[in-house]
Amino acid sequence: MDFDEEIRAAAGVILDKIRKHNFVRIFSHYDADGLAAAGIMCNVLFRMGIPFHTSIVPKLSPHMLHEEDGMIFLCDMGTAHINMIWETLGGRDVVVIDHHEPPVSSISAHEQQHLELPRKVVSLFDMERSSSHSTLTYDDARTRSALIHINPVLAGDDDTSCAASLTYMVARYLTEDGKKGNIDLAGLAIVGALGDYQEMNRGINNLILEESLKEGVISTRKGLKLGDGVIKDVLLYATDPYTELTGYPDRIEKFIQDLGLDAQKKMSELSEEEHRKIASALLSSHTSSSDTKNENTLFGTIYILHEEVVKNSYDLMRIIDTCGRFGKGGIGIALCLRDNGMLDEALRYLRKFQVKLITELKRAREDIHEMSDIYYFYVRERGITGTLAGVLARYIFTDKPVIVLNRIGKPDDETKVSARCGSHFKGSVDLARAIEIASKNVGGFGGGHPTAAGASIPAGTEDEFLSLINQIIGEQRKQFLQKAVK
Ligand SMILES: [Mn+2]
Repeated sequence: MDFDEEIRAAAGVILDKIRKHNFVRIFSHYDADGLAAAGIMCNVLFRMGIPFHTSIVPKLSPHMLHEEDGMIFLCDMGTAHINMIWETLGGRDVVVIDHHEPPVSSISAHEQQHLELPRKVVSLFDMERSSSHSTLTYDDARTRSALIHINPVLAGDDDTSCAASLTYMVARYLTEDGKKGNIDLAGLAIVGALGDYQEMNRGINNLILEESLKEGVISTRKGLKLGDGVIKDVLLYATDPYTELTGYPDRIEKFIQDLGLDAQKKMSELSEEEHRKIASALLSSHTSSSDTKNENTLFGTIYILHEEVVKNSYDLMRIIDTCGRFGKGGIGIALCLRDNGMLDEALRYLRKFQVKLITELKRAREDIHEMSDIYYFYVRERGITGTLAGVLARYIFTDKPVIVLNRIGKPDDETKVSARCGSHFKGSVDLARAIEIASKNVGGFGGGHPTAAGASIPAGTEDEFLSLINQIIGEQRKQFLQKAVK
């Protein structure tokens, strides 16, 4: 079966089960991709008249899953927790839609029990049997309690789909007659992919892109990837992509004047030529070597979403991402359900988020600490740790991975850590592995992706943790260089 057929078969089983339970409990991750994925499912269930309850969470934990009714959907998470899902939800119908690698760890005995997942896009597990993780056929899955696990990464898909694009592919067949539908939700799939920094012109993402263009759900134009709004505001609050003008109103005023543009005009009112002019002026004004030097980061295809409450895909992505990080996932979902009554409040959160971020970016430029193989920084604002680390690593301190530590608003005994590095470290640095080992060694836990990882460590172990992670990353880079020489 090819991908589309496999998803269609899985969707057939899922549709049966949704109708049988007549209630769906959704858990999804709190970033733009997780929110968009949950938003797609909410739209589909709403259209089917099926009651549902959605929770947007930073991570999956067993206590959330206890005593929940109905069918359970986990989006943008679950692959790493198959064993826990198994133990907690035996006898239930569960759908996992994820695009994360299972953890490689073999350190603790508990983790050694990790289920060896089949290297397939869709796997169906029997949830009625407690002795072994036996798989089911599509037919058997209809009559037995099943775990329907969808994750193309296991089948070797590298980064051409995200939770939102996968959920959308399933949603395409969650229709009355099982024929293709829900195509108008494609904009949300694109928002999720942009949130996870994925390319749109490959694999599953590309399939969605081309179909939605053809169906008129979206259109494209060339322009700055900074979102819409009055030029001077857009430049003032731009954090990703970050530019050297971000946070400096005087410089922006002069910049706009020098280009002969009307500062009160909106980005969407400017021609492609004017967008290009701004982009090249920004690129030439950049002093540090950074991802903004790369023109594609700043300028390229803009997806215009005809069906959504926010038309510019970058704006919608940033708005729902902020909602999730501020614990306002409900507002993000409301926007995905096209309720524009929530838009003003969401935009206020976005501004608040940007101001916090810009304040800390300015402070980090002065105050960041440096070790042989990492930078590190203690953040003073809540809810921005991961985003701050990402902006610092991609645009400002690009020559080493950046570790941001957060003790603000955490329990007294816990320090949260986010590690990020630029995409040019792919292959030479594995932050997920480094952070997993370093955090375990100091009595914490962590993991993630090779270029974006996070951990929670006991307060007081920060120095030990930093010197460990510095050492591990140093080793990784050394080994990579040695291999490259051979
Ligand atoms: Mn994701």
